[in-house]
Amino acid sequence: METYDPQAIEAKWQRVWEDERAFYTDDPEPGEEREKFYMLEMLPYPSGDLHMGHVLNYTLGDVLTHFRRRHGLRVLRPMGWDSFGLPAENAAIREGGHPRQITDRNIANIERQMHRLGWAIDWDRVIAAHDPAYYRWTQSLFLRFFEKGLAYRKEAPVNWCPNDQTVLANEQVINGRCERCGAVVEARKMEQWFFRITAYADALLEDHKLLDWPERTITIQRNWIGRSEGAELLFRIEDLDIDAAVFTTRADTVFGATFFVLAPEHPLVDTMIERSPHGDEIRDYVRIAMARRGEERAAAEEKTGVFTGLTATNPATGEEIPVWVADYVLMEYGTGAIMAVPGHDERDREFAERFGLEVRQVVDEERGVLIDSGDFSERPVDEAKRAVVGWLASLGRGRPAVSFRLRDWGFSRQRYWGCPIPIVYCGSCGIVPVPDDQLPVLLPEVEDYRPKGKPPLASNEEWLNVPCPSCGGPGLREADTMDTFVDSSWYFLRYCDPRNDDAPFSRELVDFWMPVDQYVGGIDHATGHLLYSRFWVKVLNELGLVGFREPFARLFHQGWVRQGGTKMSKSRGNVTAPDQLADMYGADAVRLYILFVGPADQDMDWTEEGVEGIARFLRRLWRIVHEAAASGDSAAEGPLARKAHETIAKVTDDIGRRFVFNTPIAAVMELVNELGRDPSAAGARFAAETAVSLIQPYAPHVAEELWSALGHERLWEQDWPVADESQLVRRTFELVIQVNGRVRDRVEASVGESEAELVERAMASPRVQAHVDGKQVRQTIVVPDRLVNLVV
Ligand code: ANZ
Ligand code: ZN
Repeated sequence: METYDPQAIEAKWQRVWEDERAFYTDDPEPGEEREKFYMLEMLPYPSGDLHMGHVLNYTLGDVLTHFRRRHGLRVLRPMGWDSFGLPAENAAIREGGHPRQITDRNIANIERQMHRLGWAIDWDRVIAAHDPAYYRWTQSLFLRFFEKGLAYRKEAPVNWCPNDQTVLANEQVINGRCERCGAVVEARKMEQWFFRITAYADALLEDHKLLDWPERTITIQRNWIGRSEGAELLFRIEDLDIDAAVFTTRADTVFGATFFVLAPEHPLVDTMIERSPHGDEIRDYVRIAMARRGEERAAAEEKTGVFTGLTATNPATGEEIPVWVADYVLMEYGTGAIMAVPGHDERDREFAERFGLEVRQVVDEERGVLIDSGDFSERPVDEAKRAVVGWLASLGRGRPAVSFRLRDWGFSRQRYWGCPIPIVYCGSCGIVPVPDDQLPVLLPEVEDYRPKGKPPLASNEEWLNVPCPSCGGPGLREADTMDTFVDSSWYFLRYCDPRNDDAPFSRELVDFWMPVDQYVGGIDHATGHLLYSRFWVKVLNELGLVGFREPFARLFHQGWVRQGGTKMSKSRGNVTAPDQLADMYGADAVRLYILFVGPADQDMDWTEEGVEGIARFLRRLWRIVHEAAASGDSAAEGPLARKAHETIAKVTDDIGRRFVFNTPIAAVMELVNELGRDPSAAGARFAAETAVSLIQPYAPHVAEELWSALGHERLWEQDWPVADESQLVRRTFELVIQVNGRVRDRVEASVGESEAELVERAMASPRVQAHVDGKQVRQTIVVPDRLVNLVV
């Protein structure tokens, strides 16, 4: 027996797989019956090296890829580079090179690291966002959105990052700061490009029901879209001779509206500055409020505002109430104006107390009925809500309305490293799309690509000045580029047909492969990429380009990988490059370890000692399997064979059904332990084969080598083993499930299941769910082999 030499083995098998194109996927045969499986992990930004977070993500995808392939499915498992945009450009700025050169170098490096880790990727399908062969189609799809009025330009207050010198989408502003660099974001008014994602707000909510996604991700999206049912009510401002609309979810409280508040950005405020005797004070306040946007404004402890000197008529009481301007009212929500009900709204009460405004109770909170509300007094709140809106509607002073928090997606960036927007501005024709046959609009070279507030592309006069495609007169190209999230809104479609030169993809191929059967990536993309992609697919579906409405059928979020308690990132300098670890311990050890260290959906702390432990296990596996190969008895019966069958059942169930990746490794370790007691015992050879076969998705190189040692070939193509039911000593019992001490269900479970498994069974019961629904499980009490009690 030779000693285990991971470096030699890994290089050898990687060469074999590449030569045999083992993990490349052909297009389906016409009328193919074979089941497909589209495995996708979020593609990396090539902004530096791979880190252990990537290793977790792509190893998890790899395990599923092997698992499904060996179940006979036609598996698509592509890879690509999210190579346009801020991450890549900022990396280039840090290093002082050209973004293209830095990006290409990083890609080559990451690709090398990926090969080193032995991931089963179809390298023929690689795409890169900055490749003209790709972004030509990003531009073409943009034009389809433009033709439909779903991409448009408007002047709007935008989030401006003073550091990155560019506009950011709302999704890229976290607590008033730039998601990328942490600078406090400023408000600016600028002409920008938007995608009309708000037109799909209801569809995005509605189609959540088609998705097998983590509940918390759906909740995050639901809250982000923020659908509120309420009413728009009209308040007359006599002095200006206009009706001003407010959005309220509590029309029932209109009798308690004792003042009226406009956001500082509200269009009426300009008129007030002109017409009110308090004009100067209003102007001063608005200036301060605008400067205080972003973080400061949202976090402000003291409410501020200014009285306009004007009054508005409460449509329910007929009273004149004072009109204020205050920055706790946001222009981006509802109508940008509110009726303030300090008796029942917390924010309004604080404001009223600060400025000595009237507070009036109009709901008896205890009885849940209206008081001092004219004919509506004594009516229950919910009923009164509808009745008040109906009444005001009949007077022409209101109507039911729905408000969304979701804003249109601003996607133009004043940056160099992005997909050019194929638009020409013409003095006579206006905004003119570049015709499809003139695509791609290539990203030009510029003297200085660094952000300067003005789009860098505008500095290339030769590129900028073009004849108008429509009238031939002088025109100017759009000099903004697209947000990188546009590139990633359709990359998963291009993978299905990556070399198509006539179209972004063929409908036939995307309809075969899509939707993605399993998507793996970070939950930090919940309100960005995962929402944008769903929106794009909905539009493409309506355009007849794809035959489905949702891109990602199933979604899994991996946890954060930390080393020594801190999140791993380049900026913290706590990164050991995965390929260095692979050089020390072997890729198989790194792959096994990152999935062994804990449940993949939870944050994990990894240590180098842990990798060493796994490397030891692999050496033992090596020795024991070789011994079993030499002297092992090949019977498939007896205690050892039974243990092997149990392990097959457990590993298959964990990966395939429970989506748990650490426990299968422990199960194989147990099997190897048993085998190690006597590698020549009855059933030893079968047990060794089973251990090798089951560990293959995790550690494909050593598994392949050991499979050869056992006298076989091409493990990567072998059917996944099937447990012989008759060999399973599965004793079962009736698990009693209680919620708050009361029995709600009884289900069958296997003796010896772990606490986590029993709790999982309990939570899976529909009857139990009905009682838990929505509530938080505060405690779980488990009596092994008997009972689970959930305290909610
Ligand atoms: C009167 C009222 C009485 C309200 C009450 C609430 C409670 P959601 O549920 O998030 O949709 N509002 C409306 N537009 C606003 C804006 N642009 N900026 C700040 N606040 C705004 O919230 C809707 C409620 O938020 C609305 O209902 C309005 O206050 C406030 F006891 O109207 B309500
Ligand atoms: Zn023209």
